[in-house]
Amino acid sequence: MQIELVAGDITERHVDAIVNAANSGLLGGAGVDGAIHRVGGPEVLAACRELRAGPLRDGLPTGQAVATTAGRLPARWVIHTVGPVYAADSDRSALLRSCYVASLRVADVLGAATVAFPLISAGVYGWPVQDAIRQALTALRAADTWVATARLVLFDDSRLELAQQVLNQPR
Ligand code: AR6
Repeated sequence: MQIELVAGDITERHVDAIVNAANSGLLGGAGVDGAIHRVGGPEVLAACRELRAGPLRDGLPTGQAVATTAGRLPARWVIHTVGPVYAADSDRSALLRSCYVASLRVADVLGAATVAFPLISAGVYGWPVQDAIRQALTALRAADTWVATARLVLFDDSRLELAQQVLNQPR
């Protein structure tokens, strides 16, 4: 899988699937989640409500992923995943990496070849940005998937530069 780093708004990415940094309730929120629901429109929310009424009655657990329509977004699907809230006194990084792996697994089932990821947990959920980048790239590089291109969308140029540095660091 090719990994691309880009800066900007994830809702403007023309890809097969856009990953949402959601919460377990799946009914919207701030950050990426707010933007995705705003641009995706009521179809995305309706699909999320359906999931909550059926298979995900108790919400989506942290580290897992599920797909819905992308509504009016320039993508076919939104893959919702729930990152862990950062905690300095416990290592939740496996759950964070799991978000990327689980999203790719869902993308494989959908047949999505291009997937755009936000920097999961690095906003409202407080994960330190550099480590969030490291976890994302570790998970994406190790993933066994049919997805051809994963595009990690950093919100601004300074985060993009940081991600480029991390990507180019010797492993
Ligand atoms: N495009 C790309 N990146 C963005 C965008 C955007 N439109 N908006 C924010 N970011 P966050 P989390 C960056 O908070 O930390 C929500 O309320 C942002 O700068 O969206 O996983 C949910 O409902 C940061 O680097 O997600 C949950 O309750 C990264 O995306 C909770 O927040 C992730 O920030 C999830 O928090």
